[in-house]
Amino acid sequence: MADVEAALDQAGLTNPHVREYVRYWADLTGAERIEVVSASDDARLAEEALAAGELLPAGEGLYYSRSYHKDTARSEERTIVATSNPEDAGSYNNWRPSSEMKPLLESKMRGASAGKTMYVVPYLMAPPGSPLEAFAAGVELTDSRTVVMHMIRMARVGIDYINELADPNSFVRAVHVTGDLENLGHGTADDARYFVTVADERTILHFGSSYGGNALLGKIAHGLRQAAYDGWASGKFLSEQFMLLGITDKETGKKYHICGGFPSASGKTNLAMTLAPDALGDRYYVDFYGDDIAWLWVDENDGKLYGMNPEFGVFGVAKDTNEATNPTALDSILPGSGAIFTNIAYNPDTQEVWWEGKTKNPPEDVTGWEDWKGDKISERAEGDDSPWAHPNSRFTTTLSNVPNVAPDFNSPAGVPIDAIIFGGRTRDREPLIRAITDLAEGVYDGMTLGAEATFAAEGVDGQLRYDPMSMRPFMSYPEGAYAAHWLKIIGEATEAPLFAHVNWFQRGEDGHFLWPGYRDNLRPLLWLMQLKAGEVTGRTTPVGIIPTKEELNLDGVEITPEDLETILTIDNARWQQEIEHRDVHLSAFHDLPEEIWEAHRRVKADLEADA
Ligand code: OXD
Ligand code: MN
Repeated sequence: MADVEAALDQAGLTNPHVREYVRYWADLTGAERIEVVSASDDARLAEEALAAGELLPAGEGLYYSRSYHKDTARSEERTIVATSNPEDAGSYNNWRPSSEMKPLLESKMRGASAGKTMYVVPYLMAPPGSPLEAFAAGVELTDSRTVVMHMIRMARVGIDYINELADPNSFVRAVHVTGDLENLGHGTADDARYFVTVADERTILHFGSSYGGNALLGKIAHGLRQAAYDGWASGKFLSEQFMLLGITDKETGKKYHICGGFPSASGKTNLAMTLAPDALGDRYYVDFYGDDIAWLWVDENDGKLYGMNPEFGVFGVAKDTNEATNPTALDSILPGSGAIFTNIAYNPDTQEVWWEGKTKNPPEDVTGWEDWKGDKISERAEGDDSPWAHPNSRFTTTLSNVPNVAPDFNSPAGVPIDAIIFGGRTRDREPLIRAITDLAEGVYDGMTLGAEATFAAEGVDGQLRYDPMSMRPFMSYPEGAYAAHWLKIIGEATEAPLFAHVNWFQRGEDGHFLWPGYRDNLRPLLWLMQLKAGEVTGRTTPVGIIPTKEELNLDGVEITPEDLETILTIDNARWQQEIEHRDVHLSAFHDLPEEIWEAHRRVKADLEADA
């Protein structure tokens, strides 16, 4: 049994509430050793992980890891929000009573870390000194060393963050126990995995994974689910799965900040890390703040809406990351960056890594190459063309490795938010950009965000898989209350942000993309900022203001006049069809604020009048 007191004393961990929490879980999980971790332990942990074979070398200061082959993604159906109040049940949060979930999770975790080290990882999901710091402190307990190394990249990790809390009992208790991965009944009726956020107790209990958001509890479980609940319960802030970037106009010196949500596979990380297109590079500069989470609040003094990225790193999807799609991501995982790759293809002879889309074709000489499961490519059966890397394979790197990270990314003040954008991958109907000036209509647009469901469903009636605010997997309280909380927080801002909906993915009948995408996606955002500044007026449509052809800066863009016309046009009939789907979608949410229904009816009536 671990000598908890000695380990905590030796680390100088003095917060009595944290000590009690560690004692309780060390006893329950049966861990053999306790180790308190700080970011400065990273090099030693890496050496140990390499020696133990948990990580493999992938070049100088780069690491490679594989997860259990059935443990490669978030598992929404095993993810639960538990509280003591049944009224907290929403459509998406898989609500269960905490009185049922806590004993269940304790029974799964009891003795499950026997023989292992329990790492104590004190962390902060905010720049130190942030007005939201009180919601940002946590202590993850985990029995996985690679999870610790991921936490060091994705959160600010160190003992001072919890020894010096204003309220020493106010920290998220985040317990991660890996479990016996090969015997958890993945996907069967006896599935033993549970990923539970006991939101009204600020306690996270995750059992049965060592992968990503299931295991790095600062990120999604705390940074999104718990924080969204805290923001609502305190009435103080929003926590959203949003990217955040800054655009500086070097000619005028003005700087704008835009945040926004995109359902998965809709280009959020690429946009977050984008650079200005070459033709506009002399005038505009893009700063990267974050690719996955933003916390938003209104400053009590100046009444403005502010935002910040609570994370410290990027846990990016590797697939299709290359010089054209995301050069800054590639620069952030260079030798010496400390990046960790997970579930991509690996060559132990040369320590190289590869993923689909890194280069057009896989390495020609397959000698030494192994796929994400560790199987030799050279021994594949004839005709086996399964991907070398898992489609959800990842790179993990700290924000400061990203070449265009904003100089003030760590500023406690956050940045003023000029616009909030939503964008789901849709092959028709959604124009390149439509701006929304009305708050309720903006929130309505977020609540009806969606993307083409699956390849199979694509084009079938154009129906979307709705993903409100891109928060569907992270909703921790009911959607009606969620929309009301949005109206409240943003409504308190003295200067309302503009809303906009963007779509880079419209296609022609032959399937070609109508808009070039990638770095050119900055152009509609520049128009949006001009609209905000009153420099352009756009064209008003029933679903928002869209740019005229003349207003959009198209210097250096190759696009046919027909394609441009299509992406700047509203397809009224398709929109009216979409409105019918929205009726059904929104009706599932109880207590949706009347303002949202009014916005819905207004858009519907305007479309009918415009037909
Ligand atoms: C996610 C992630 O699962 O960001 O959304 O990892
Ligand atoms: Mn995400």
